[in-house]
Amino acid sequence: MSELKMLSPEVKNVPWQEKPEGIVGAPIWRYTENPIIGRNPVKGVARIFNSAVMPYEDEFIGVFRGEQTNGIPYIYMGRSKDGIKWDFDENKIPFIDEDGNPFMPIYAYDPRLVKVEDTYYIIWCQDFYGAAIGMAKTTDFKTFVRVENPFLPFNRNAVLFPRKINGNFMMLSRPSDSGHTPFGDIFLSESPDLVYWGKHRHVMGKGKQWWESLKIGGGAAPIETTEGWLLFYHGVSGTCNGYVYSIGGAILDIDNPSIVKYRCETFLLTPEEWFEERGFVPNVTFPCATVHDSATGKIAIYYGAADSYVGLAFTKLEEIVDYIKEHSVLTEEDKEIGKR
Ligand code: BMA
Repeated sequence: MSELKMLSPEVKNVPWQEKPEGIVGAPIWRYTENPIIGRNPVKGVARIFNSAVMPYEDEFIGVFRGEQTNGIPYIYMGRSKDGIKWDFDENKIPFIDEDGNPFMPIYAYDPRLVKVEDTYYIIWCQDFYGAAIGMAKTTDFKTFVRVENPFLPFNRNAVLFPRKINGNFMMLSRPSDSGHTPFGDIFLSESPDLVYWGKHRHVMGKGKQWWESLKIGGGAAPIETTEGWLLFYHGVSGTCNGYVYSIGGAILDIDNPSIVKYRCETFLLTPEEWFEERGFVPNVTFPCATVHDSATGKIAIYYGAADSYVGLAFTKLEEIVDYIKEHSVLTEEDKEIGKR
């Protein structure tokens, strides 16, 4: 078998801490100084969580879900030299339409940030006659032009792939309802131009295991590896006391990502620390981004914690891929192309 590698750029300054001794079994370990973003981080914003970051000009840039003190979520930009300490803009991201006129969503949450070719795309959840996906593009993080809403309501957790596949943009999403959706599978759609989306395929259903038995949703933009697309996603279980959000992992086929090659039957990380168990919504770990270095295989995972904080966790490519493969259990649906 050929050597396992990431097929993505090197990021020499990837945030990193070695795995502490004494962690047995778990393939992901938390940053010891978590949470990296605490409460009231910006004027008028009570909490930042479920946010996405990426390397930019030798530093890091991010789009952050800021829960304003009026209770309405919006997206704020932040910059960081080390990916850990962040400076946030006090103003919301000023979205415009194709003609240059202000075009702000009513609310915006759970942003992802993905670079495809020379353009950065922000994908989020917003109101479009109910919960739906919003999308904007930028090349300089100064001008943010909204593109057509890709999908009909109701939908959440849209995650763009970092390159076109077979000539098309590819996006995961999780069709749902407009409330606290008690169901949901991950689907894949493609587009030649980011306007018209089609060839919809089913990727993965909610899991057989209890931790992901209620619903699942895409998390960080998939990482391209020689083994396939490495996807960190969230899985939800419904308890007598509310939902619990854990982080799961799967590897999707490189040319046809609606086919799941490996799917880990255990969670990779589940709420255990005080900042994951206690907050505005207890028991939530919600991955939205990774920063990863192809030279060393280091992966830093950014996740929202308890709808109140941002946490950072680490793993290495070989360790996580081995773990997912060792614990992989696939259903017939996972293995299928997802077309009916
Ligand atoms: C989901 C989304 C997430 C949130 C989670 C837990 O439905 O709204 O933004 O983190 O619920 O409250």
